[in-house]
Amino acid sequence: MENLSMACQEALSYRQEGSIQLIRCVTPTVEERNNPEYVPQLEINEKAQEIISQRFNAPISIIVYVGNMGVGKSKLASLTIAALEKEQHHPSMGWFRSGVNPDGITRGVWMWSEPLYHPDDHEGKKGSILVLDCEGMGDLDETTGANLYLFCMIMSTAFCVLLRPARIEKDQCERLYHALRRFENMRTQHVLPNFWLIPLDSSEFAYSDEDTGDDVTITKEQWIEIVFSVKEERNHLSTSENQRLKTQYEFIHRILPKIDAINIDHLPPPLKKNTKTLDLYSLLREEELLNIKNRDG
Ligand SMILES: Nc1nc2c(ncn2[C@@H]2O[C@H](COP(=O)(O)OP(=O)(O)OP(=O)(O)O)[C@@H](O)[C@H]2O)c(=O)[nH]1
Ligand SMILES: [Mg+2]
Repeated sequence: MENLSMACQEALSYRQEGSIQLIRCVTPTVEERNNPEYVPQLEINEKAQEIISQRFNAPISIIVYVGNMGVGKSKLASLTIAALEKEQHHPSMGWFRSGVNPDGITRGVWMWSEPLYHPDDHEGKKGSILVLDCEGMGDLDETTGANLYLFCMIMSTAFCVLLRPARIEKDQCERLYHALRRFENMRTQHVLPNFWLIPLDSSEFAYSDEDTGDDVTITKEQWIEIVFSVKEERNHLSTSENQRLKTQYEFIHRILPKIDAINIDHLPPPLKKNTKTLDLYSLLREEELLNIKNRDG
């Protein structure tokens, strides 16, 4: 009986908190940190693993949001949940924690503990969707960052890199390159995920014309080409650094099976608030209705 009530309490506490940490980056001891041979470790939360095996139905599609610190990964992960939920979101579930902190908010990798379903699952689409929210790159040492990227790449169906500003900077490029190289060296049977680039705060795909300084609208495909190319005359890198960057961009572009992009314009202010009980579910639907009304006059 006691066991049963404990199990109920546990189930209840999961229901009250929709997000749960899946991966923790193990903090190295001083001795380990000083050891050049030390490999940073990731630890999996068994409770989260159990939830996946108990609640989620195969095939599981995994959407992972990665990117630099503070770009809005957790907010977008929460919006994804709000968009895919079929019923009104229970306030006690909360959201992924998002907010402003110079040291970053999310630690390790968090997951949404309730399975989500494809918007058109009435068409007979089986399986469930799992959303993962990854720690921002910035504070992490290079190897831990690379480990997290590799883990997310192996796990995900859609690997989504949020970009603000709308370009792949040197550090981001290095991280992707090294994670993909290690993936290749592993010679696993895993398939690389669909790779999504998500430039934020941009209403369209554009680039700045060198002569006029005006933004010129371009196609998504042209934008992806530009993002993976090096403009030597416009940066301050040495010839060898430029060459290295070129090789890395080419490798990333070549090895990924499918690269796609979607731009996200500004977030409406009510959606930006960071409170646990924010009714994102209703706000999102109100915003959608407003957009449709504006569009249709
Ligand atoms: N202007 C703007 N602000 C946003 C957007 N998305 C999120 N924010 C706000 O930016 C802040 C950071 O958002 P988070 O979702 O916590 O960012 P994060 O990338 O998860 O941050 P870390 O976990 O610390 O790496 C929050 O105050 C959000 O409300 C956006 O698209 N545009
Ligand atoms: Mg976050």
